[in-house]
Amino acid sequence: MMNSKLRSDLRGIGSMSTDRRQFLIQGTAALLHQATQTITHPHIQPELDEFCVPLHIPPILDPVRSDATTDYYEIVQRETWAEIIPGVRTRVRGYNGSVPGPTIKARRGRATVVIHTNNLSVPSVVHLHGGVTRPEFDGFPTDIIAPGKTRRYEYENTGRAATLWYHDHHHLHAGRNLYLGLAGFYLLEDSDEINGRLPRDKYDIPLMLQDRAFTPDGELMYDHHGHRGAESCVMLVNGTPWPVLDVARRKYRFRILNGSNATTFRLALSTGQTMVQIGTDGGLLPRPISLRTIDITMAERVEVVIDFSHCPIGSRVVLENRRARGPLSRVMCFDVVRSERDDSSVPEVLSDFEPLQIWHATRMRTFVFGGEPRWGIPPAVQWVINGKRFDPSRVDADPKLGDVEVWRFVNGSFLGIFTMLHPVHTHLAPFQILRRNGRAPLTHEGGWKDTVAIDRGEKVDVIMQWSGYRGRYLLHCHNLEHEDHSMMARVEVT
Ligand SMILES: [Cu+2]
Repeated sequence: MMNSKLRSDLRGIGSMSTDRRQFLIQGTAALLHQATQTITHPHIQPELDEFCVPLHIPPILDPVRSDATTDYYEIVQRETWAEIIPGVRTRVRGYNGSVPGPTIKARRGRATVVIHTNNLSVPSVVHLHGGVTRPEFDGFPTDIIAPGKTRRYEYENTGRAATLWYHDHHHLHAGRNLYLGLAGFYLLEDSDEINGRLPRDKYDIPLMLQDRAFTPDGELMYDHHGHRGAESCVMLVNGTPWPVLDVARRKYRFRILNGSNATTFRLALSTGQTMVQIGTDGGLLPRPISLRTIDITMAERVEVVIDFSHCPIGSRVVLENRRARGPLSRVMCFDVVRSERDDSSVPEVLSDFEPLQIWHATRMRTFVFGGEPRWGIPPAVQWVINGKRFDPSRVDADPKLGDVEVWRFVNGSFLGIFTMLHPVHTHLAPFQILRRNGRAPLTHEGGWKDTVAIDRGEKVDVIMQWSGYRGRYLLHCHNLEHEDHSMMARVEVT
């Protein structure tokens, strides 16, 4: 049923030509339909049994050379064929041809230089998500690497030890580029003793969660669903469909990244046992938290310790997604296959944490993340911040270097419709969540964050300090299709 605000909006187009009017009315009806329907998946579901492919763990990239201060890496971005579904060849865009890209391990206080060569047929941009990075190396969406060209990215690694990731950020095209494979882990570590007591080495495993769709001939099928978001129906973890991991009866640390374009997960274990959350976007939490379910939206990271010591040998624990029915309701499984000695532990205090104080804030800014109709065939949604599309030449926020600010993120709507969850991400400055809808943040949202879910009707206040560097950065939605069209704002640290 059409609401009265929409009816009055449609009356406002009475002076247009009949064809134009008819087109707009039809377009609005289509948009209304689109905004209220569940996304359907016209593509194939590959014939594949769940939990029969071993989990792929991306290899650690070796530096090409190292000196007293810096490790140097080289990555070639190229199109290649990958066997994601067993027996099926799929064309991907990969860092060094791998999907996900190789993992870079960096050490706090020691610099990293990554030289990217673009051997793709399209321009690309590299952003280190969660990094405290100089503006010229931060991957502003218009700072492209043209096909055939090379660009050098320097990272000083001064931020907290954490699970970071590098991915494409090319303006208007990041959604497709990530969907086709341009993402990899970047693990920033320090020599903190506490880190050493947690499960480590082969018991410390990154998991990149992504959903994908395939055409009948095995191609990745990128569909932005009218810019609502590329949700799909095949679950990949580290590029493996519904994988299985053989585990010992002991504790494991999993660094979970939601690398999907537009899908939020609510993670739980089929056995009902708790996961101990130890980390978030910005590294270790102050203290561990035991949780039965953990929500993780696009680009967020959650680090958990799962203890399989109480599971009998031969048992299976499924990592489930309680936000989905059907194929995406299962993520992967752990098969308990052997006993092993375990001298790891989860300390009661994980890291030093100093809350930023609200009375130190020099300014409060409000950003409304909303949607508007975008007329075209087919009609789509235009995603905007404070009513504006992204313009790389316009400064939308100008915090001063060193200043503490409070930012309010509001989920807005157009005519009461076009509202979706927006994962809001700030470049350069991590933040602490002060309030969610006037109340304390959710249990798993403590510590340092760089991405926060703002669901329909929600309002979240965060506090951050703009330390590091002056220059051009970004605030944006990390639903990649919203980011591309055009829910980004330029932040200029002055
Ligand atoms: Cu969004």
